[in-house]
Amino acid sequence: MSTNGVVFPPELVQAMRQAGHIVASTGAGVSAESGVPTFRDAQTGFWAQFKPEELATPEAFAANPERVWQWYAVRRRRVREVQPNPGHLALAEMERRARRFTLITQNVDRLHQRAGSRNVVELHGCILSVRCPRGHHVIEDYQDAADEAVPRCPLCQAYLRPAVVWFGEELPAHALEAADTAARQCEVFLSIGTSTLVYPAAQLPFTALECGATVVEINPQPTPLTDSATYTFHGPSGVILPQLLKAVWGEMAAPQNP
Ligand code: BJW
Repeated sequence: MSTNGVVFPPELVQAMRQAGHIVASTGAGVSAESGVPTFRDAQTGFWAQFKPEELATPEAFAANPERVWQWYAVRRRRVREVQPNPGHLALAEMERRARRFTLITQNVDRLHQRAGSRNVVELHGCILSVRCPRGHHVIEDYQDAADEAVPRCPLCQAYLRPAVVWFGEELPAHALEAADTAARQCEVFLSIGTSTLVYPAAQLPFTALECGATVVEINPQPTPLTDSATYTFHGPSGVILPQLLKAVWGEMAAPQNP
């Protein structure tokens, strides 16, 4: 089945229409068309000298809290400036059209929620919140002040940190369990805009395959999932997802105010 360019196999369209449970699992690529750089994109300006993998660790924060804090402050500002794109909106509409829909995301930008998605499992936390590393204090929607020093916990004086999951840290148990259960139960699993390199999120599409789901990858580049996926669509999710939505359920409703 074709919608302005992309050809969707009728078996896929049928599988999505009939599915009792569809899972979409998203990564940084879904937000690329909103203007949020993907995690492994080359960094620009001052930050080009650091690999993201060297900043997103507890060790990096312990060694240089000011540097890591500033990197997150720049990214928080960017996330607040951008808007959800047609890929985010199509996923929110799929949730409204499907019998049951679970959106699992590795993204920390909250753009899915701003697009109207409701059943969102956040595996890697949220960049807009900060917390005491010892659990004393959380600020849900942290507003950065210009050139600010790293703020401290009002109770224990520890440096506050972004409420995200760094390399070497455990994912929130409730989120990981919800994601794993959804991957085991769904009939269709969409893996969208992720390099499928970072575990345990990278395991989810393989779990879905083992449990018999149709697994669909949407990504301009090949990933370790590509050869195993039932269907692969090479292209930007902001282009492909609205077309997939239309092929399965018809025209998209007008965007709703989140
Ligand atoms: C587009 C597009 C467009 C572009 N449309 N697509 C098993 C094997 C090997 C290693 C491990 C393992 N288990 C655990 C590990 C270690 C580690 C890991 O996975 N390392 C690998 C790198 C090898 N995992 C961990 O450490 C995890 N913790 C853990 O497992 O704990 C266990 C434990 C148990 C008991 C005690 C203690 C620990 C934690 C992982 C946390 C990851 N956190 C980050 C940072 C979040 C905060 C922040 O943003 O700063 O999460 S890392 C970073 O990677 C971020 C992302 O969510 C994540 C995934 O990246 P993603 O989304 O795939 O982005 P990119 O940039 O990689 O790819 C973008 C893709 O988009 C590309 O494919 C493009 O082609 C595509 N694209 N334009 C569609 N328009």
